[in-house]
Amino acid sequence: MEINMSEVTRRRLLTAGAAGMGAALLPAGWTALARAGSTAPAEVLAANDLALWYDEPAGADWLRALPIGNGRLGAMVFGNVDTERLQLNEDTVWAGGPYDSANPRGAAALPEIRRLVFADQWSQAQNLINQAMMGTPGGQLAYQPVGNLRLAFGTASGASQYNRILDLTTATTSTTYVLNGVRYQREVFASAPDQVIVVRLTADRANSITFNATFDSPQRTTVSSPDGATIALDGISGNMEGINGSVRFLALANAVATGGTVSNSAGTLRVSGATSVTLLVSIGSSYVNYRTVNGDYQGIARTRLNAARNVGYDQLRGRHVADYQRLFGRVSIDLGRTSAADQPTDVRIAQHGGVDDPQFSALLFQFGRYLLISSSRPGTQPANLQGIWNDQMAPPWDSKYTINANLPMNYWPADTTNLAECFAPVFDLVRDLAVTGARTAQVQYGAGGWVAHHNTDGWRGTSVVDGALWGMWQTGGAWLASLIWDHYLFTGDVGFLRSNYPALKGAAQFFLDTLVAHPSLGFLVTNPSNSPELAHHSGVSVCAGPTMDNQILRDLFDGVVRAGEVLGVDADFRVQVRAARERLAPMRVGSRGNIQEWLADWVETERTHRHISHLYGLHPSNQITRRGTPQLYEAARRTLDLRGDDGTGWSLAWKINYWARMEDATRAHKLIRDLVRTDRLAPNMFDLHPPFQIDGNFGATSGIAEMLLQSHHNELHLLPALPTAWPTGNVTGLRGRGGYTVGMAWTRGQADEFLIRADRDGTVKLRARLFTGNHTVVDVTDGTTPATTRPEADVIQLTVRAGHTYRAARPGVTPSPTLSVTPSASPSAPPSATSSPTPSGATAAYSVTGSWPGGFQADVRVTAGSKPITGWTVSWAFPNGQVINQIWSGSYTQNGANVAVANVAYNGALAAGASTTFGFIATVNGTNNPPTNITCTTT
Ligand code: FUC
Repeated sequence: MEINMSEVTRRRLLTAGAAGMGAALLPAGWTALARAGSTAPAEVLAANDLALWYDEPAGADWLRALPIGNGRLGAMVFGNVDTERLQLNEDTVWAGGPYDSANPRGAAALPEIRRLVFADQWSQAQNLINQAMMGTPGGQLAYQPVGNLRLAFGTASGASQYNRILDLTTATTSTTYVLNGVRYQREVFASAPDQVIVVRLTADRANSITFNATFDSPQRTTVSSPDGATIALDGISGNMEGINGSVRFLALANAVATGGTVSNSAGTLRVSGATSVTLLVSIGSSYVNYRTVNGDYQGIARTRLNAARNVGYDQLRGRHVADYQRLFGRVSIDLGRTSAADQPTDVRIAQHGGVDDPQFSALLFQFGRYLLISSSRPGTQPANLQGIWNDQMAPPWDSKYTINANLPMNYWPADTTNLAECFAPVFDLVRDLAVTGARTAQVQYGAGGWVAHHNTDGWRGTSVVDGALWGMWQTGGAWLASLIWDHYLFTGDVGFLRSNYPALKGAAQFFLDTLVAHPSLGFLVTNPSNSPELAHHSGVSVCAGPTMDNQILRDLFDGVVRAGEVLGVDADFRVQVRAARERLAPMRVGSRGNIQEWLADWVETERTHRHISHLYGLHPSNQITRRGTPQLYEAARRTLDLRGDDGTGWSLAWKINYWARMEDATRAHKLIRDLVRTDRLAPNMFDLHPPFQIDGNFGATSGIAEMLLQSHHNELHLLPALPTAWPTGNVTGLRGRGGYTVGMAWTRGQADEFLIRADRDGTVKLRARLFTGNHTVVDVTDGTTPATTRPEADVIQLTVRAGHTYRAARPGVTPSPTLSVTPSASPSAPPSATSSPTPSGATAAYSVTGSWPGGFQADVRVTAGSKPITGWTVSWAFPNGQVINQIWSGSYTQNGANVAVANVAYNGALAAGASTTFGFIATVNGTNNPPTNITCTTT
């Protein structure tokens, strides 16, 4: 099937957030009525209510199906009695193929564009940008589905005792029902260690499972039956924007039945009279990286399937659950339970506005963590606008990466909720953008460094797209690069900082080369740019030096300076960066008492616009704080009030974070309620812009974390915005900048105790209402009482030691048995990595990062003196000889001509004491250097 997304379609999607247009995309409104006498199923209670559950199948409604994923493979499971449907995704199936987005006409037009902007001739500037600065093509490409696996049982009616559950504690879905006196169960999960989707069908009477399994797809595909028990779907991604689809994929489904027969022909697999069946789904893709699509997709699919076939179902499930729980189990949360939790999940959403249901906040929080673990793992693509779940060839906004709000929002909970390694794909993407964006910087701005605008895709497009009003925003790459420093603040991982420093530096270099002095104000400003998607005068957003740009650039410049200091590099560069930072325009309070969104005190054309970009300084940044900048802080409150609470799903989610930073628990909680409505949350809890956009889920998880713990102001602020709606509860495993893991318990709104575990030696400031009254502080690791000082009425300061846990409590509170801070998720103790021999003609350096055991990333760097590196392959064996580099071959970026950095990743588990080896061949000056092996041993 050929997809030509017309300009009209793209515009419609781009403006969908605006009033009126959005309604056209609203899914049919949905309702769910409370069930009389309902109680949560036993499995849900066993999961501590951390499960979604329903008493009806999803039918044809994708927004009722339940998402599973292992970071790379995703499926929406419908749970229908007559025909089960697994809608399948693989995270590298993108429309089109590698392309160069840079437009060589851009640089010549830049002086005139800048002159027009400074002369307040914004329409003329915007028109010229539309003529000269748009990328090639003028839009980016879409993330697309693989297809569907359908299991047709031929039993249309008569089922009773129906139940459908997504258990967030085990990352498995199950569907159970009774039909003709037989109890049937289907369990489905996506395994990261074994890289397959597993479907297990059982029945409590022998020989009662019969179905036909087939693949279908909206893509150009063929189906076949390569052997007696396997069906195949072989296809290629769609054409788009004049670029031919080039990602080939193969999906395989294999059945092993006990107690029945399996036959197979022409793509239809028939299972008859079985007592139990295990179906394995494996998918390979030819996408290697954003510029290479010749991967052995068939080999990948087959290798993964064959490997999984040798593992029994119980072991597949055991490995999956252990791998998932290693991540999910780091944070526990209990906000209290009421009988509202005894209703099915869709009913709870429908009635949330009128009932007291604190557990739903805990469920929403953990669902975001579940989605991140399921859509973003080391070595996979980052979570896109829909995570990895998309059934459409032309999905809303192409289901790609929108940088001006959505992609960063997806990762706000990554560090704070103890999923540091799920962040890894973003840094892989940033290193790619540092390459494609260097070309755009050079060709369109005549500048060094690299730039990315408001969107990117699987091909790492970095140019201006979709029209100047939306796309002419310069600081997308800058925002993403600044995450490198923020991530380091959580993990303290110097190896990570070193590997990613070139991208951080390149982002800053672009602005040293392109910032221009404002003719009357004298500040260094971006020109042209915009305050994301908001017109300052009718129909024009293009301007110079919008407030958000200045805020992002302060973070970028501060980050690169501090990173350079940590790494002891680039002293001269730091001097230049500091000088530029001093010349950025400061934030100002406007005539309405608000934070000014632009350099001039303009009134926005849409007062309640969904973006509140100029409060980036309040959250996620820390340039507007209650105690550091009280005037700006009050102006931020006024800004939020002027904009109002309403908005798209992600806009509401951002506002939870904003109000948490305002330390206004009541308003933050009100925004959670605003988000938990049938027009903002689908029955399957996917956030609705509308339509579905996953950022609102991740933003809500982040917002709830910010209500409980903040660490942006050189202190840990414990329970900064605890609402009365969560009177009694506890949380463990949240993470704070500086390398702290935190647990907290409270009763009737009053803190009982805090546990703080430090990754590193240092001094920590703790802020909490608890400290204004009597309290005790103890080092629970060695039983001593640490000396504390009290710099403010609600702050204590103490010296902490790496690996020690400190307990602060109200006197007389007995230590809670549920409160414990598990060891840090961050790669503070990476496995040792050694290299031998060093390839001739190149120097190699290695750093291995990521948590251990259970997955890590390795950055392999080659410096070849003045010689250019022309090629590079990484081979990778794990564990001990099992070659898996078909998938985890990593990618390399060439930073300059003579340094290559490859990032390889594995996210399976490795037992303590085991070891693994990887090697690589770097081609320097056309000569292959001998493979170099690195051995990593778990510590
Ligand atoms: C930006 C937002 C829209 C939407 C899109 C994916 O353009 O303004 O609301 O979220 O990204």
